[in-house]
Amino acid sequence: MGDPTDYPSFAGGRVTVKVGDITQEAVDAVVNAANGTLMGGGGVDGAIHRAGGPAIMEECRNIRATRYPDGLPTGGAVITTAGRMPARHVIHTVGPVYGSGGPDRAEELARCYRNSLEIAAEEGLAKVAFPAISTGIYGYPMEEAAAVSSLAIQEALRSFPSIEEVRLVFFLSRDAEVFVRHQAFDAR
Ligand code: AR6
Repeated sequence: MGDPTDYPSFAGGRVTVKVGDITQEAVDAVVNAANGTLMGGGGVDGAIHRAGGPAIMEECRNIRATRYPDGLPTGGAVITTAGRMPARHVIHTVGPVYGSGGPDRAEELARCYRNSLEIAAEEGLAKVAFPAISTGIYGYPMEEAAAVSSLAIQEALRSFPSIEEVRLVFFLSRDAEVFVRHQAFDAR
C-alpha cells in the first residue's frame, strides 16, 4: 500500500487517495488538523511541527498575536511556511470535535476543506494534501467524514479551477478504504 494507483481517483482525476505520512508529501501545501490555539498538539499537528521545525510555530505565534488573539475559530484556516518539510506551506485548519454541542458539526467540517482550498487558490497553490480532519483525536467517524469532506472538496474544486490536485493522505489503509467506500463524489 502507499502507491497512489492502489486507490481510485475522483473529480475527474483532481482528487487522489493514498496511504502515508502527510509530512513526507512534496506538494504546494499540506493541511494541518490543528486546534484553535495554533500552538501544536498530538496527531498530525504534532507530526507536522516535529517534521517542519520551529519556523512553523514562530509564524503561528505571530498569527495569534496579530490576526487571531482569541484563537482560530472552528472551520477557519491560515497559512504558514512548512519549514523543513518537502511541502512549501502548511495550511492550518481547526476541525470540529465530534459530538460536542453548538452549530452543525458537518457544516464546520465542510468549512475546513472549503476555507483551506480557498487559501490555496488565493496563494496560487496547485497541489494540496489533506489528512482526514477531525477523524483522530476529535472523534469524527470516518464514514461520516468521508461524505462531508468529499462533497465539500467537490464543490470547492468547481470554484477554484487553478487547483490541480487534492491529495487525501490516510495514515491507515483501513481508513483509506472506508473513505473510498463512503465518499460522495459525483461519479463523473
Ligand atoms: N499523516 C497523515 N495522517 C495522519 C498522520 C500523519 N502523519 N498522523 C495521524 N493521521 P488527528 P483531529 C491521521 O488526531 O482528529 C491534535 O492534538 C489520523 O489517523 O491528528 O482533527 C490537534 O492539536 C486521523 O485519521 O486530528 C488538535 O487538538 C487524522 O489524521 C486535535 O489533535 C486526524 O487525526 C485535532 O484532532
